[in-house]
Amino acid sequence: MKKSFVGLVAAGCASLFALTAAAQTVQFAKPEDAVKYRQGAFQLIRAHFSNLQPVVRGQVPYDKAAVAADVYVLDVVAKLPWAAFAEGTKGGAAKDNVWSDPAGFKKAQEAFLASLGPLTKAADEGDLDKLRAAFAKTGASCKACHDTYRN
Ligand code: ASC
Repeated sequence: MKKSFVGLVAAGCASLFALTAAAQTVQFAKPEDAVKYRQGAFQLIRAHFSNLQPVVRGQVPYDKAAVAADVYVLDVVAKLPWAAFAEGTKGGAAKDNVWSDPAGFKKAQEAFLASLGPLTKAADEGDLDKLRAAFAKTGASCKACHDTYRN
């Protein structure tokens, strides 16, 4: 059966909506569970972001499909840690200003998530120069947030 373009877009939007909703409503029995959840999510983010590093440095051949797969996973897992910084879950490597400066922390998250748009575009286009530039911006957003909100 041939799916219509509108149908595919609608399905894509629905699953993105479902993901965002799920990422916002995750529940934890104990504060330590929230810490573990967000640390697990950051571990996945780091693994898939780090996979791109030798590519943008020209240390391995550019494999478009492998890069696109990493960026796809990165874009999904990037949505996960934030709901796990709920009230009452101080700890891990998070500084207290995650909770005392929620607006700033939210802005830092948004800068990171926004940086993944150009990264995804570059990966889908198979454009290594664009990928390199987008990778640097995403890395800068990681670092900016860590400098302010992580011990
Ligand atoms: C990584 C990683 C980070 C960021 C940051 C970028 O690969 O683990 O925390 O990039 O170092 O500056």
